[in-house]
Amino acid sequence: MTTDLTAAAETTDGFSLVIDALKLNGIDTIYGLPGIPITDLTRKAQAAGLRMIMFRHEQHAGNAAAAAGFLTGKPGICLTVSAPGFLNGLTALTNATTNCFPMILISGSSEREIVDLQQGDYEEMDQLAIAKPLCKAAFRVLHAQDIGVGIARAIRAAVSGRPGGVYLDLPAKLFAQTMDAAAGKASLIEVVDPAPRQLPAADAVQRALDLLKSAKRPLILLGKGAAYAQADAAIQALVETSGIPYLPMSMAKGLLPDNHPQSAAAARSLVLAQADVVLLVGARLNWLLSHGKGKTWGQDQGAVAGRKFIQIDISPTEADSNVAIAAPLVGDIGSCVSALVAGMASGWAKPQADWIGAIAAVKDKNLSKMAATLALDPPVMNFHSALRVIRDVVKANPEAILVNEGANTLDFTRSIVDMYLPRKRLDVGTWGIMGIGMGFSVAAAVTTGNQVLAIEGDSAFGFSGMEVETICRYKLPVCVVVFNNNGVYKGTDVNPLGTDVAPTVFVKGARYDLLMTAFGGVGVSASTPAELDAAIQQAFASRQPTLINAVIDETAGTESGRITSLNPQAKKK
Ligand code: ADP
Ligand code: TPW
Repeated sequence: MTTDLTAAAETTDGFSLVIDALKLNGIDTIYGLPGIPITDLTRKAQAAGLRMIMFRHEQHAGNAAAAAGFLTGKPGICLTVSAPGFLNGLTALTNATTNCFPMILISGSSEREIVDLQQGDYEEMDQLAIAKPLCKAAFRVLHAQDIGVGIARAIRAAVSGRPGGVYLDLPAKLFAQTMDAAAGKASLIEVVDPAPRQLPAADAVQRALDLLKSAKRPLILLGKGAAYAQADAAIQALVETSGIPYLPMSMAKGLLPDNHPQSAAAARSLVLAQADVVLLVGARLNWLLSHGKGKTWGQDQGAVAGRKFIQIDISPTEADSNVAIAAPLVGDIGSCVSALVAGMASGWAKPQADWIGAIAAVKDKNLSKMAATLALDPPVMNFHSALRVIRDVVKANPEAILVNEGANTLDFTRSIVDMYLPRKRLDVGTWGIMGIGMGFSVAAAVTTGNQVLAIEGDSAFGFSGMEVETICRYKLPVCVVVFNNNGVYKGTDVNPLGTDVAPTVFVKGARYDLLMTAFGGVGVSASTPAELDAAIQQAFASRQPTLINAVIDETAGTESGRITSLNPQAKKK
């Protein structure tokens, strides 16, 4: 055999450039669903060593990418086909943006020439135009030599400043485009410092410290931005050096252990109503905090007219979005919090005993009330007796990641189950969206390797239930517990006409556990706390995909859980 010395220079193509650009930037996993025009991309990416986690519906792949972004600080990647696949992924992209989670939705798309003339291509849609208003940034790459720039821009947009969702449109033709391999390699960009630290200005730090020093009843509010920032030691130093009581928002639970003596979670109503200076750390004053005003904040008690807020946030436009922020501190949480702690070294007095004492008294009262409720063993298992089991399991397995959705299932789990380590709780977030359950569970297991425990309302589970096949396929250590009360909120509504069942009611006595056994996982039906405990212990010991159908009292549960106040109909009842 002779060697052809005149052979053409080596070439590369769009497929390889996309894969190489992602790998160059430390991306090791893609969540998605194959089909035209990205099937070959999924195969080639897998062959190139990327972990390909393929779902049964794009929304769950998108949710997985978002959760991966939150847990790792790197953008989670979701890959979908055009139009319908893209639209299925879009809810997750928008939800990620709302929650400030970094992710990139990469969708294949039809040919520009045909889309722009609306000539009816296969899955034709102007995806870029649709995505643009629904995410942080959106880009399209038309030429192979621009793939490096496109992916670099998407990564920077997703993780710099306030993190969020980015859309990257890759038309079908791009993948087959070829170019000289060396030129292709040179066109790729390894993004340097994608989420640069942003130091707060010295005068802004001083303003915040002065205000905090003047407080008689100070409070620190930790949000999921604080969890995302991975500044755990600095946050612990802030809380413990200052001696200020703190309140964790749902996904900030565990940033400090929930049984920390300074946690004011069990005295939430008291501290929100009475604090005179509130330091927000990566938390927005949105509906979850009653917009910083009204009864929750004690405005009916008149005692807090002079309340002042300090807000640490990376977004310079967040301050004043609901109420006046007296001391905005713009920068990354690690830098801002460290600057405050450093400022405390030159003289700091911990909060006065009467404030700490008042909180401790309310905490003690509420905690013993809850302990008494949790100790009850009603004849039919209910939220409380089931959650007593979950609380103890999480205490014994603090590394486990808890995924949580539903209405009552969400609210009770959040208040009853203590978390002990940062970023171990994932839930419905800013929108209160149902359907994150299985996608978040898959990402939690894939990115950490830890055991996952998903506590799901039966309605909530239904949104992503088919992904138990994905969990079985990848043999992930996910234990799903469905709190089965036969319906949305509860299972006892009656249609007065006696025709169809009421809108909130499901098939009674459904066996969700059989869904898991259909795919080779373990399914257990549990109707007592002891059965529930045994099934979870078994799941944790074996790390097998497991679904426990936890049969609970169908009369348990209130409409809309704890947000009945937002539901005018239920309020009237
Ligand atoms: P929660 O729902 O827990 O109250 P939010 O999602 O409302 O939390 O708020 C998170 C906030 O954290 C957002 O305003 C976001 O801009 C901010 N944030 C996210 N990451 C960082 C960071 N690294 N540094 C500073 N602020 C951040
Ligand atoms: C995408 C509205 C909020 S909570 C909920 C729905 C349908 C389910 C509550 O029932 P579940 O829990 O899960 O059985 P529980 O513990 O009360 O019995 N569609 C979307 N998001 C939301 N939030 C809804 C609908 C909703």
